[in-house]
Amino acid sequence: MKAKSKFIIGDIQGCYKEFKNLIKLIDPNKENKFFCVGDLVNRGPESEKVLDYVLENNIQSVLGNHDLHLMAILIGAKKHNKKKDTMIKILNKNKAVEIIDYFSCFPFAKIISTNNKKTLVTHAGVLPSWTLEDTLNANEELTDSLKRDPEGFFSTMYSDRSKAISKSTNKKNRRRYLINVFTRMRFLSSNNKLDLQTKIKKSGSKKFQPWFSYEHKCLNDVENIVFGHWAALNGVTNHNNIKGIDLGCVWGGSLAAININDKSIITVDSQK
Ligand SMILES: [Mn+2]
Repeated sequence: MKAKSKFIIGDIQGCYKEFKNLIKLIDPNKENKFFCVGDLVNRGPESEKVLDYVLENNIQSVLGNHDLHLMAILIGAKKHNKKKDTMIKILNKNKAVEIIDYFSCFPFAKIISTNNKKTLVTHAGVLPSWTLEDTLNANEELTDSLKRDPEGFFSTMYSDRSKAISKSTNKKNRRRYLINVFTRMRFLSSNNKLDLQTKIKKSGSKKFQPWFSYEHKCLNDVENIVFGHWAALNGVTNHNNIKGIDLGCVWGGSLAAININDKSIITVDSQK
C-alpha cells in the first residue's frame, strides 16, 4: 500500500464547491492528512459553508489576513465592508464565540513533518534573516497575545507598519509588523522593510524584491517553505524549496494542494 500523504491546501476564500472537490481528490480513502495555508473565508461565494465544514471536521490552518479580518469583525473591532467582504451569512449565524475560539488556536507559522523532512507553512511568508527558532518565537509572540487579549489584539491590528522593530521597543508596533510579515507580505527590502501596496508580480521600486528571492536562514532547518496569499504569482517562485500555492481560485483560477511528500501539485478548476 502506498504511504499516507500530507497535503497543504491553498487559499480557499469561500470557494466551498472547489474545496469539497479538492478534498475528494486528495483524501479519497480518508487516510491522507491535509492542512490549510489560511484565508479560508472572504471574497468568495460560500464562506459560511467553508466555515461550517472547517468547524465540524476539525480542519487546521495557519491564519491569513482574511481570517484575522473575520475575527476582527466578529469581535467588533472592524466593520464588515459591504462592497468588498462576502461574510454576511457568517455574521448572521451568531457563532462569534465559537469561531473566535476555534480560529484563536490557529498559528501564524506551522511545521508539518513527513519522512523526517520538515515543511514550514505560513500564509504570506517569513523574513530571510529568521532561523526556524526565530520564526517560531515570532509565532508564539503573536499567538500568546491573541489568546491573552483578543480585543486588544484586534483593536490595534490594522496598520501598515512596514518597518522592522525590535522586541524591546514598542510591543504594539512590533506585533503589527509581525502580523504584516506572516499574513500580508509580498515585497521586502534588504533591511526587512515591507512594501504593502504592491500586489502584482513586480514592485515599482528596485529596493523591494519578492520576500522569497532572498537567501533564507530558515532553510538550514527546514526542507521547504509553503505559502499562499499571492495569487498574481500563480505559484511561480522559481525556487526549489519555497512553494506558492495560491492559484487564485476566487479570481477564476484554481484551488491547489501540494503533496509535501513529493511536492507534486493537484488542482481543481474554479467553478466561476
Ligand atoms: Mn491573504
